[in-house]
Amino acid sequence: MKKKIIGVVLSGAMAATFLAGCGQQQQAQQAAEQQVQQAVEDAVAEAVVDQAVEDAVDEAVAEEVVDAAVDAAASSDGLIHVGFAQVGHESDWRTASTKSCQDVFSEANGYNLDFVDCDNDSAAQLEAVRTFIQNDVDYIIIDPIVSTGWDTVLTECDEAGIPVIVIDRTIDDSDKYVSWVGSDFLTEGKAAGEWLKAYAEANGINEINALVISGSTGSSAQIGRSDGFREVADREGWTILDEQTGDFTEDGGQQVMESFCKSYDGQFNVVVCQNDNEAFGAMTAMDNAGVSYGPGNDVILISFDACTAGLEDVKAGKITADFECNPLAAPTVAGVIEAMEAGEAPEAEILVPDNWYALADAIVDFEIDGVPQTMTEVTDEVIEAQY
Ligand code: GZL
Repeated sequence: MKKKIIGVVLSGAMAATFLAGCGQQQQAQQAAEQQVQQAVEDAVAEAVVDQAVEDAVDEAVAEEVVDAAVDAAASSDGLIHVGFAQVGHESDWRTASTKSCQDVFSEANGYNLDFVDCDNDSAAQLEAVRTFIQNDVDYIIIDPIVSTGWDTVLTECDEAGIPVIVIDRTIDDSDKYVSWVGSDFLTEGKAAGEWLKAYAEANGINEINALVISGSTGSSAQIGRSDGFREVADREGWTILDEQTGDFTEDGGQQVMESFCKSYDGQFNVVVCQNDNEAFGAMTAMDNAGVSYGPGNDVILISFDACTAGLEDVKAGKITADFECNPLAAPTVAGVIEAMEAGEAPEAEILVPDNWYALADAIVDFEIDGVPQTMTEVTDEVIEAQY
């Protein structure tokens, strides 16, 4: 830049000298001086702009360097930083899911886990994800309380360059995540329906009048289980007397069942609870109302999750059949992260296997969409090995 200024001044001075030697002395002198002055002003102005640009570039570069240094410092602990926005602590299933994640994403395994229990509050869950973005974690894991309302915050994660892995429940209004690891809830619902059809036929039960205590409304687990069971019920001409949410909790299950016992006294022979904790509450309500349930009694009690306590109630002859939803997806999620750390593309969807449980007398052959199903007899060993 300096060379340019010097060049302009010299050429202007040479022009002034030349013009001063020829007639029109005064005017030429003034014209040349003005030209030189303007040229110098333009050059200085350009130099100022250039310097400002240079300074701005230097500052931006400095910021990038600082950011990179901060990033480096952040991961300089050598750990993979993972933010996990968990649904809450509403059930035995959730407890097992949380423990699985905390065991897998431990410092000993090379992770720094930022865990947030969102207490079944969707707003809190979105806030937790935004905090993970501010903390510039390396990966974000979400178990979405409900299936919708996600695209805005997932776009923010995408713009921040932070990969999102969805675990367990599904997100239905955005595809801005790298992988989903979980169970097939519609299949779980169909399994309960197809098993009930086969069990009723094997036991000479010709009429089904069912009550359903559903999970958290709008969660993919609730939607899939309700849709799957209802698909079989509609096909078989069963009556679903009522369906109300127990929000996947024991208290919720008890409150709904107390209401059902009053409203449908003597009218129902099947109760479907969309998780074991609701079944625990429903059993308390039926005990208090003098309703007998379990194999050989008035009511067939069906449950989902097949947590340890649920299988204990199967073994005790209280729950007739329990349809598992495997909560131990964390090792699979860790595999997704390790693949990405190695520069590999992760699988977009990874199903974790589920099993169907009952006592020997309630084990019957059934199919789901033409696929023969295997049931697991509940024994002390099976219970011991459960999550
Ligand atoms: C299902 C999971 C459900 C469980 C409930 O994958 O999201 O949420 O069935 C839990 O126990 O509350």
